[in-house]
Amino acid sequence: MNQQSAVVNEAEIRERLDAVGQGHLLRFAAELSGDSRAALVERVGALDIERLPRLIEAYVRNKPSFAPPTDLAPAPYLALDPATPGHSWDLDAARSAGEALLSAGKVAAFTVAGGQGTRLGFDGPKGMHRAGAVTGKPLFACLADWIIAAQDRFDGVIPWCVMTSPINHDQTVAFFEEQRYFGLDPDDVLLFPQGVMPTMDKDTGAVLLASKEAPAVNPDGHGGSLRALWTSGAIENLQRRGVEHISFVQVDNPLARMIDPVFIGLHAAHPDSSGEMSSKMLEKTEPSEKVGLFCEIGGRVSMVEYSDLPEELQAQREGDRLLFNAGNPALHMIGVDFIAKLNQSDEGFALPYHRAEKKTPYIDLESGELIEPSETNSVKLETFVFDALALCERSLILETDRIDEFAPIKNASGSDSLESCARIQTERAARWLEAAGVVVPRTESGDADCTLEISPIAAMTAEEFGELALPDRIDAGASVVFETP
Ligand code: UD2
Repeated sequence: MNQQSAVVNEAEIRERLDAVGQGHLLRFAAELSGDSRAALVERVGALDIERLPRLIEAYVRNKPSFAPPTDLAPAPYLALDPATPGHSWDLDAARSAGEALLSAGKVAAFTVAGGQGTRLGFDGPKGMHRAGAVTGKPLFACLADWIIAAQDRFDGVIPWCVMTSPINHDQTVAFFEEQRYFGLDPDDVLLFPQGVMPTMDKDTGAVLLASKEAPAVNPDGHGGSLRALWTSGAIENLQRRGVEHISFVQVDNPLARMIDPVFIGLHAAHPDSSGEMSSKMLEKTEPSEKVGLFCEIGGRVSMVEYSDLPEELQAQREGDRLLFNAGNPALHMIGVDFIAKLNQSDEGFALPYHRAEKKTPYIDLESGELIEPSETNSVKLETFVFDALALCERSLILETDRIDEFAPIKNASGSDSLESCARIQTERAARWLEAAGVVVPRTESGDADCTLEISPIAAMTAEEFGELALPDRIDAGASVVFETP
């Protein structure tokens, strides 16, 4: 851009900002050198300026609250045991349908990895955090192993889409390059950043300045993936390859079966599914467990935050189970056509925003100093991918087992930590070994007295694992990894 058009551009943006009471974003423009000033104008110009007043009214001046509708009901799901009386489903048919899609190259994997390891006390993209109970492999490598294993089994290419955020994109790409794409063909790995939302002062709605050169922004939530898959060109790439369905997992869960033929087959071919978006559920056993819950509202599957469900409903039981018992492990299948349809619809598509109050460092408009607030000072807005469930015609839910595929790493210690993840990896492996007749040492309390890790490259299921040449027993205190078939 030449200097004259830069000036015109700045004047135009200043006018638009003034019209919505956000003129302070250019407060320090005159202090900046040419390039920095142009960068500020570009960053501010990239915000959806005219939409700010509506967002402030809806989410800063007001706090949207959820009133459970009168027709709120637990969502129906297919039980883990396909022979459950009254709810049986055909395991073999589902597996064959999924395997056929995999062999035909019609399935891609998708990992949302926009999050940082902040809660873990880890300064970097979460996917780089160690995860393998024995090997210490990073989360990205654990997930890549599922793709390597499935490509090998089903002889079809499985492209891997990885959504980063503008904060960690470059570092993530550098890590994939350094790790040689974990053994995958770089042409089949599509890395792209998600979008951002402006971070606003929680009292006034003024967009904060992160520095004199940039407004404060935050990643737009994992719901942003449904738009980023489209705007990045990933969907077009997948359509060119003939991919019809995407398997969605979060980067924090190394046990997530990123490729599960049975789930793929149910999503694509079961009459309860429209092939738009399907989910796995985990049984919630304690009313106090903080997980989103699959519900049905107006005949459609919807996710309700645990905090939005009145306590008496959270605790209500039906027999020995909680009535609202379908917890969300964040495992989905999503149709490529569904994502394309959402993005191409004339009316556009909008997922609801969820607001969170956070501490955000900001530039003081009087002094120009960077302030580190000690209290929450900002509102961040995010969208959640599961809110797209309510846009589906028919959405299927399949029960899964905690030990088999849910061991997220979110916290530095305690629940959902590296330590709890390693324990679950070990327990899953111990069960698979014991099912194959191998003796596993256990403590008096029943915990496995060893550390175990099974890569999906060795076995994707307990049945496959049982066919490997295995030792007779595992020694107490041993660390054992099964990495090859
Ligand atoms: C999520 C679910 C919760 C439960 C749990 C299972 C939400 C709001 N809650 O809780 O119901 O299912 O997971 O593990 O989702 N991410 C991005 N970009 C963003 C924000 C997040 O890529 O802008 C990724 C992030 O890297 C991570 C995942 O999404 O892989 C989950 O995000 P989170 O850690 O904020 O969600 P969490 O653990 O509170």
